[in-house]
Amino acid sequence: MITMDDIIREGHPTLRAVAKEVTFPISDEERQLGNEMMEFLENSQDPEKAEELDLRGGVGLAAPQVNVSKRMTAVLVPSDDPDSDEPVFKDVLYNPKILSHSVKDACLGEGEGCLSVDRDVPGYVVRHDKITLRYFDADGNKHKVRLREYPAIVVQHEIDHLNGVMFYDHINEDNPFALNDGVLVIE
Ligand code: 3LI
Ligand code: NI
Repeated sequence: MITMDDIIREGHPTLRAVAKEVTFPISDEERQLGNEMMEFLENSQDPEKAEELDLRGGVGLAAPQVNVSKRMTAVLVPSDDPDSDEPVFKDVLYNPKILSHSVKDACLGEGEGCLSVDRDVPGYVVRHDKITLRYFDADGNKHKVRLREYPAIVVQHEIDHLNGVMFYDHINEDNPFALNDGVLVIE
């Protein structure tokens, strides 16, 4: 089981490396790692389990964060309807790629957090508002999905990890809350 002790923190070189693509069929280890990354997100979003295991909440976790430099990431965006158990987006993505994106940009109004960063870094992280994402699941099936707003931001944060990019690389150093016109602020 993955816990916070397995997550490497900023300063570790793996977080700055470009991760390698996986080849299909994936190995048993790669399948198991994907399942364990998803289990981490589920546990982290369950208040009792998160407390018991001392987990910070996450909606995405990328393999480099557990020191595996491979292009795989788990994403679990829960429903915004408290009466629904159906996630907005849930899958383990292998070799994810953004095929196209909107001209319009968006950012989280509260800024971004990262399980590999043990400090608050204030500022807007401006990303694409909408993306067309291609990825493969653990069985090698190809998926092409259009995501917008929060799930699109999450996937971009995770793909950044596969490219050695941290969220704060995108924050304007001089004015962390500077925003161009037309950027959607997601509250
Ligand atoms: C610095 N500001 C914040 O972190 C913040 C504060 C308030 C509200 C939001 C939306 C903030 N930003 C934020 N970014 C990310 N994830 C989250 N928040 N959360 C909010 C709490 N969540 C988990 C995700 C949560 C907590 C308990 C139970 C259930 C849930 Cl859903 N990021 C930035 S985009 C990716 C996402 C994330 O998952 N980060 C973790 C990571 O390291 N991924 O690689
Ligand atoms: Ni992160």
